[in-house]
Amino acid sequence: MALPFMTASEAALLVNNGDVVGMGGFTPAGAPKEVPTAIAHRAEALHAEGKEFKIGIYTGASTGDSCDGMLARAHAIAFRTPYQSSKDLRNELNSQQAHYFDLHLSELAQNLRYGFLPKPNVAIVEACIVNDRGEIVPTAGVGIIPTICRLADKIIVELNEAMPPVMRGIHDIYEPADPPMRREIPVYHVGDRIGTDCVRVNPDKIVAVVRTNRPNEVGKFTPSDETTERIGANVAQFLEDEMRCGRIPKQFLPIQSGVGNIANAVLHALGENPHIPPFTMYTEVIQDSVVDLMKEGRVTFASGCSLTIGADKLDDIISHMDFFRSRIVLRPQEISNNPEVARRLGLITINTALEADIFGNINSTHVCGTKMMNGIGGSGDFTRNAYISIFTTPSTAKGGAISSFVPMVSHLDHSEHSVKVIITEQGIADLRGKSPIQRAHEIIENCVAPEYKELLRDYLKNAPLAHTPHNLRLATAMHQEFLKSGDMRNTRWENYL
Ligand code: 0RQ
Repeated sequence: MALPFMTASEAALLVNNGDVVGMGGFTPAGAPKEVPTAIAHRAEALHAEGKEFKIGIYTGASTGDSCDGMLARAHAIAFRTPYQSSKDLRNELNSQQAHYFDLHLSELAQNLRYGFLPKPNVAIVEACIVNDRGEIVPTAGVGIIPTICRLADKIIVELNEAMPPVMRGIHDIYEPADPPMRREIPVYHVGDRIGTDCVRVNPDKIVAVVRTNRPNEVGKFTPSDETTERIGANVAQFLEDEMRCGRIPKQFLPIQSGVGNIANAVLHALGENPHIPPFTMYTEVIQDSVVDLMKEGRVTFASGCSLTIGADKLDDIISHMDFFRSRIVLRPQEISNNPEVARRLGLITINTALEADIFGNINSTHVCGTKMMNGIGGSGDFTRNAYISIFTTPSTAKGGAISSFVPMVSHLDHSEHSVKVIITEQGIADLRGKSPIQRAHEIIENCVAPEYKELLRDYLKNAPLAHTPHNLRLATAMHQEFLKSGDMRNTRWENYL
């Protein structure tokens, strides 16, 4: 059987209004590019003729601008899950032009299999190899590829020549059985391989193969600044102390770290700390700093769902595949983020909060409780099941006009029950074994910015005596003040009583 090679515009004609499309990849790494762009153009042309065209979209996590950005600007998205980070898509979601449901990333594939969500009828996946036996080898990100390829009636493959076939062997493709037949996921060490090196599909379902040659659209990191460096140093100090006290074993435990500049600074600080032994990672996103630490021998193995790294770093990996293939494995997100595995391996998880409250609840997703930022991503998969769950955040945002610490989070993603430690550039709040009032003092004294400490101490004085001392009139006053005057520092409790 010859593979059905065609252009992206021809492949886009295979996607119709009302279709439910699953995209491969995870973050911009491995996300399809040419076909989503062609679908966006098709949507615009149909809209210009007064015709409807919108599709539902599942992805691994965020994608690049050629996918989420293009489709959002074309108003071609009916619904979307589980995570995004596109400015234009964010605008669509926050103006209710597209429906978005925020989901733990580990759950999406099984929710699709269970029939909880509309079945994807089209899968669009990027590959470095596809052949007429139905073998599809993903590229820099796996995401939900195995499940969408199995469930979809039509599979469209972007064969990206910028991602050479030598990448074969870095992936470990495994889909668990569904209950009541599911057994444990047999990953007992971060490097265990339990599946195949490619996704196997019925070749008859491959309806289009589109040749492309496009690098991943992974953004550049802004260089670390004093705040992120101090957060990194505080995390490293905390973990060093935990080891010294014997609460982390001498050989250390695998690290999960979120994505972004803070995560990069944290990993850098861990890498530089002479008291922390070479360590492994069981995480979803493998980012730039991991590649450097691996070359320095500080990270000995990284299991993830994607290589969310710049083009230069990816070239480095591709040119030294013999070195990296034995040190990196890319898994589907229901395995990289699997709660059962996270609990069993004993992960030290480090994720970033948008906002925290003085009792240890975390908002990772909603600005002022209403506007969706990105989504919960994998932070909940890991936090709830961690050996030690850590949240990091700068103590303020927007030049100090926002305190990252408020009396009550305006939206709850991770509750006080799951959050063990909070770390800012100011210091470390260890919440383990503390009552709500003890946690509040620990957070205010150690993590809050100096200009907000007195305000938050006064909040507690204005709250009636109770297990969790809240004044419900004042609980959102700092947010209200920000919406009114643009600066939480102007909050005067008496104005809101
Ligand atoms: O806005 O860009 O306009 O200046 O929020 O904040 O400090 O740059 O932090 O890029 O690391 O993002 C939680 C969103 C943090 C991210 C979040 C404003 C701030 C800035 C971004 P500007 P920073 P980051 C692995 C794990 C959930 C998913 C997750 C995230 C912008 O880490 O999406 O953890 N996490 N996944 O100015 C209003 C506040 C604010 C605020 C910051 N309290 N109120 N705005 N900002 N605090 C990844 C995956 O799952 C794939």
